[in-house]
Parts: sequence; structure tokens; C-alpha cells
Amino acid sequence: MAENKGTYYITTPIYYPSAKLHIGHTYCTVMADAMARFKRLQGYDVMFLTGTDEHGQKIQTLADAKGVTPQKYVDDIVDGIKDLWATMEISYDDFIRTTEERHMERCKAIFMKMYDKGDIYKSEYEGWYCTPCESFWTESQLGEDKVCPDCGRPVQKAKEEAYFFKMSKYADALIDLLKNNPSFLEPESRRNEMIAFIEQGLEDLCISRSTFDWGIPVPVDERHVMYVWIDALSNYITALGWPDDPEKYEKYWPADVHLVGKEIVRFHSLIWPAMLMSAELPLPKQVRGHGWLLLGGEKVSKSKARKGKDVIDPVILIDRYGIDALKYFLLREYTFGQDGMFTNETMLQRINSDLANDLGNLLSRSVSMIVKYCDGVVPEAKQRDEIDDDLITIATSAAAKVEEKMNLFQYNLALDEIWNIVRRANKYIDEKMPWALAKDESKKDELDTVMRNLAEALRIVSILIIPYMHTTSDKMREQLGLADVEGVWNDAFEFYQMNGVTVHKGDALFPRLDVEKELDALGEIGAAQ
Ligand code: ME8
Repeated sequence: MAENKGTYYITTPIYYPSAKLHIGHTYCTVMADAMARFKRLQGYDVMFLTGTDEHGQKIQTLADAKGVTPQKYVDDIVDGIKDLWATMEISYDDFIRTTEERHMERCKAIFMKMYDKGDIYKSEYEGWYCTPCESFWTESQLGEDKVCPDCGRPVQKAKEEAYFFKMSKYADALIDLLKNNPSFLEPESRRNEMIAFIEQGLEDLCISRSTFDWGIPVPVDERHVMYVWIDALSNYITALGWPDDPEKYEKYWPADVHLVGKEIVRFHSLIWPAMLMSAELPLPKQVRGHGWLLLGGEKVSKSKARKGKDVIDPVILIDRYGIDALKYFLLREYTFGQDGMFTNETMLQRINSDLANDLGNLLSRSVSMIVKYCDGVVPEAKQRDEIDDDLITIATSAAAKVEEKMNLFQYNLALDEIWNIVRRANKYIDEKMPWALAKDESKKDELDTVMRNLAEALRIVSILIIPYMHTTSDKMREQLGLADVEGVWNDAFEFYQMNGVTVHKGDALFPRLDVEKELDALGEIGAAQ
């Protein structure tokens, strides 16, 4: 087992059970899962939390339209979300639903801490509300067209008696936090936006609603329900058992990172810390805002008139290409913090080039050659020249580079470091031409060395990819004769661990896709959606 490096607490947003989740929704969860697996592999005691955000006007309206109770409405959808995360092999340690008793009671306790501090008062709310975002806006924030600045949809006028949280009291402390502890909010562009937002003047926040009742009752006035964001943000500590069952809270809080989409950075980097300051609880160490996958912006292909739009249903894509291919694509293609266009065409091309060609071919040719030239037994390396040195250096130095990139949430660059080994190893085969060495008895030592070095480089790759594609890692290790040996992080730094191991030829890791044919098939599916 790897050494214990301490604890690591990572969260995703808790999703609204309001619609079928598309590939964009899965992006954050896939990133959080890869980070959780990466930290576990390194020896951290990881707590990975996700869940669902089930109260509020939006859910009540959707349930009313369907003619079912909000509870029935959310129960059905939450089951589907859990099924999706199971299909996607998301390794969460806890799934919190905000309709659970454990959450609701603890959320009331947070409210009471803020109330007892004197930070909550009753007044009247008059302004605008975006129901899809569950967000309050003032006249001046909306501009003339009266649309939500976050999502661009129309807002509704709201006028009701309400409880308010003295956010304005925490404006200086929040500015201080963002300016003096810049790593609290990454990337920098989001931090600057938030500083500008506060500097425009931070108003007190309306934190209760009384025109509908699908929410957690306000403990001091049951005619009101809590504003859904106060309810939702609390999940990060209610799931840990604060305050009545604090074992996990004491172990894991403060969170190492809240991963969130860019449009909800404001809630996590202003409202949530202000709530915690008011409740006199420690702040999370970091909030990281990721960009959006832009969906449906483009037809499947500009060059060919295909039938429908891109398929963005993760289940269909996983069914056709497998979960590892999809996860690899999401993590490799996009840069954390920036928006990126999602198209089926880029996805298929990436799967073909990086997975079928680069990785799949490397494994299949290496294993075939070890079978053919060495009876399947990984031989000893007998010599070492500059070309061997280059491969060995790249392979054994990758783990440290991967760690560096992962600590910056640069998943794409971390994967690129791993693919450096893959590309170098493929080039190594071309340079060493083992088929030519095999024809010359006097080159047997050189041939053995090449076979050994390829096996070792592949072993290192099989460890490094565990966080992103663990099933592919298992398949590789099966073929490399390492199925019974646990992939351990520290072993990725070392060469020469495969004395006398017997390899087994297996199926192609990723069958080569006919991109044109696949695009046509996806176009048909997209047209039917
Ligand atoms: O905001 N690309 O829930 P939500 C990337 N309940 N990310 C996307 C995306 C896309 N195309 N579409 C959605 C909520 N997301 C609240 C959170 S947390 C205390 C409460 C991301 O279901 C979005 O940015 O509307 C957000 O981070 C997440 O999906 C959940 O969105």
C-alpha cells in the first residue's frame, strides 16, 4: 500500500434534478473523480462528495407541471443521476441529497448560528428573480432587457417579506480573502471578476422565500423556506456530520477544493465564505471554477450534411465507445478554466489518434513482439545506449511531472506527459527496428533490451493512467502479465521491475473507429433526439 499522505476532501456541485444530465454536466464530476483517484493512488485518505440540490422554486414548478409532488419528482430523477454516476464509474465516497433529514436538520443549525450572531434580519424583498439559476438580481444588475446576467433568460419580479443575511458586513473580509489569499479562488480571471463584483457594492442577501413551500423551513419562522442556495451550499459540511456527528467534519474540513462551473463561482467564493465567517467556521482552502463545454453550437460536420445534431447524451456515447474513451477525451481535450467546443467529430478523432493508434498500437505491437521473439517472457535488458536512455528518462520522470500538472488541475497536460512516454516508445520501436534485430543472431542482446524497455515503459503507463482510465489500466496489466500486481504510484518512478514476467496477447484496447461511419450513425441518433 502507498504511504498515508493525509486527507484530501474534494467536492462537485450538487446537481439540480431538473433535467437529463448531458455531457457538459458530467465534465466536472469526471474531473473530480480523476482527482480523487489520483490522490488515492498517491496515498491520500480521500473524501469525494457529490449529490443533488433538490429544493427551490425551480423544482416545485417542474413538479407542479408534471402533476406530482416535488418529492416524487426528485426521487425519480435522482435515481437516474445515481445510475449515470454508476455507469461512469464515479468513485464518490458520499452522495448527499438536500431532502435528507441529515442535511435539513444540520442546515437549520447553520442558519441558527448565523441568526444568533445577529447576521439575519427580517425585511421585504423587492427585485428580480431568475428561477432557473435560483438567483436574485437588482434593477441595476439587469440592464434594460431584464434578463439574468448569468444565463440570459428572462427574470421575474418578486416582492415578498423575507429574511436577509448581512452579506455587506463581510465585504471587507471577502476582499481581504481574495486579495491576500489568491489561491482561494482559481483561475485568476474569476478572482478578478469577484473582486470587481464586491467593489461595486455588496448588498445584503435575501435568504428566505414565502411564496412557495418546497424547501427547508426557516427555524425561526416556519412560514418561510430557506433560499435554496443557503440550503445547497451547506451540503459541504452537513454531509460531514457537522455539528451533531462531527467525526468526518473534524477529519476532512476544511475542504481542499470545491470544483464548480464558472457561473456558480460567485455563490461559492462570496456567499459560502460569508456564511462560514458568520457561523464562525473555517473556510474551504480553495474554489476552482471550470469553463463550459459548448454544446450544440455546431452541426456534426460542416463538410457533410449529416442528419442531426451532435449526440450529447453520455449514456449513448459510453455505450458506443466505452467509459474510458469518453473520460480520456473530456480530460485531455479541454483546458481547465476555459470554455471548449464539444463536437462528436473531435471526440472520435481524439479517440482514434491517442487511444486506438498511439496507446493501443504500442501495447499490441510490444506484446506481440515479446511473444514472437522471447516466447512471451520479458527478458533482461543487457545493454544501454542513448536511445534507451532517452526512453527510460522520459518514462521514469513522468510521474513527477504528472503530479505537478495535477496539482494545478491541468488534466490535459498531465495526460500529455503520459502520452509523451507512449509517443517516445512508439518512436523507439521505429528507431530500434526489432524485426531487423531479430534476423541477426548477434543482435540478441539488443533485441532483449528493446523488449524489456518497452515492457517497462508500458508498465509505467499502466500505473500513471489509473486515475483517468482504470479499466484500461487493468486490461494493459493483464496483457503485460501484471494482473496480480497492484499498480502502485511509487513504482512509476522506477524501471526494471519485470524480471521473468510472462505477457499475454489480448484484444485491442480501443478498436479503430471509422470516423465517417460513426458520424453518420451519431447523426441519425441526433436527428431522432
Ligand atoms: O448549479 N459544461 O446545479 P446545476 C460544463 N444546484 N459544465 C456544465 C455545463 C456545461 N455545458 N452545464 C452545466 C447548480 N454544467 C446548483 C449547484 S452547489 C452547492 C449547487 C455544470 O445542475 C455547472 O457549471 O445547474 C455546474 O457546476 C454543474 O454543472 C451543476 O449545475
